[in-house]
Amino acid sequence: MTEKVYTDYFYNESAYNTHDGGYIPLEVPDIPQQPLRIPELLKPDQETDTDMYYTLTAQEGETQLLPGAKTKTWGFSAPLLGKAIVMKNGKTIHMHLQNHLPEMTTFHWHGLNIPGPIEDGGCHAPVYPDGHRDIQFKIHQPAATVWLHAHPCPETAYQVWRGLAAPVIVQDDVEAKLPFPRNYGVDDIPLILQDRHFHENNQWDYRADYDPDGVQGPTPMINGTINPYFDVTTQRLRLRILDGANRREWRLHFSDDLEFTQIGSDDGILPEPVHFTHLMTTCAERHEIIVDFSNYKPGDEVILYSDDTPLVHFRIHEFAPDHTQLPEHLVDIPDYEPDLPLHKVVMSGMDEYVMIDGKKFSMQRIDYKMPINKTQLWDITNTNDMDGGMIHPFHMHGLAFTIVSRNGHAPYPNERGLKDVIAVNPDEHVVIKVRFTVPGVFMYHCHIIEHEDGGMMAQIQVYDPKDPDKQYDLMDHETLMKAFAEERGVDMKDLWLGGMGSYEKMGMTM
Ligand SMILES: [Cu+2]
Repeated sequence: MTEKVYTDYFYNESAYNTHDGGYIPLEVPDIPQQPLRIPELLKPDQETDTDMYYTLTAQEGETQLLPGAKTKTWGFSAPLLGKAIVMKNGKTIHMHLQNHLPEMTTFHWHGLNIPGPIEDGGCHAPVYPDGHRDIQFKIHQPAATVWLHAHPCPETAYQVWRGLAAPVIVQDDVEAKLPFPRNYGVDDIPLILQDRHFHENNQWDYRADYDPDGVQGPTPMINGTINPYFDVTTQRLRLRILDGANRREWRLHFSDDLEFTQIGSDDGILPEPVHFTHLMTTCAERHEIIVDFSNYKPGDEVILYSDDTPLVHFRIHEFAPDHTQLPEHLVDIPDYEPDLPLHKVVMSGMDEYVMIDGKKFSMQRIDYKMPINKTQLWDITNTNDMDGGMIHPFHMHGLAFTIVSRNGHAPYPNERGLKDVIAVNPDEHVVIKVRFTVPGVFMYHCHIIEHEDGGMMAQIQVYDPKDPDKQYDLMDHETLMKAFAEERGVDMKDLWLGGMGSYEKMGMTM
């Protein structure tokens, strides 16, 4: 049987970010190629048959990104981005979270189905400078590439931009039996796609680059490397691609239109492998792919591009022949019949006018309530009401969902697995199947991070029917803002918030 190979990016071309007024084209600086940085694995403090213990530190650092001055960067137990954290399904994870940054931050586990709002690590779970927080949670989800990032609304965009984003690899027994490459750093690597603008002395200046529709920079940065190459020493290479950019979409393809196979999406392995030559990713999505270099010989180079810009140069070396065939069926995705009426969510606006259901985010407002272990269809609309609109990547904390339809049609071929981000085209409505298995208060929002900080975000309270009115101690904006003003030594009215412009712009008065 010949397999179907998709050559399409699927999304609406008219809504690609290249049509934005503020679009910044990518351009690789003229510097020698650098070895691709591979995030080191974070060593557990202790691991038993049932538990894993980690210490993780949000810290400042300096990174040699360009020739000349080092760039001041932030990271999780690393100068930039972070160490990769392995979590095993079924184990209880104990995290000692430390903040060595000059300002408050949070540790959000994007893609983990764990209780909120504290363990989940959104804006209600601050860790102050020189402070720490200890959390523990049990992993009960399939193998996937998820990630850790800062989430102190409305400073998420700024802090992620400074570097607070790290890969998290969830492992399980099902994935372990599949014939995938999994020798970390050799034939199994994360690929975190970001873009930055380098200013004087090789520094970043978030405020100078600020755009309420999402900050971009012209320089591609892959795993915190500018103009990277990777030495390929195996026939097959597994790439765990994460769009870690604040706003940028990546339209990925290889030289020679080399085919590749997607095996995983945001929260798990796909039910079947999907074969592509072109793949578009929007903010916060993950795509695990396997690239087969069998048609190349030592000395060859294969380039991964986004549009026309080279991102990574894969230098081919000697490798042993690998005849592994992927099975046609990879994993089963559990399905549930809906037992609650359809719920609608509307994303609207651009710039400072972004909203969900006609409202801007408020930290102490619960926008929706739903019980655990019940299934509900959510219909997510992007109203496309300004300037031709843009694609909004809709993200939910605390669960993985499945995609039912796009405008009544089948989802894209690589959307048949578990996801926590679904990019919605302008004028489109996407139906997803939502089922929470843990209680708590969780955020759902656009993952263009400046939109999220700008208020395109809402909160759900997921309750155990035994305790439907459980009260949560939800932090408020005022306390949060006061902390930022104090830490930065400025008056409240002079507080400039990355994601919101100025404090006054938020329409807040004290
Ligand atoms: Cu958006």
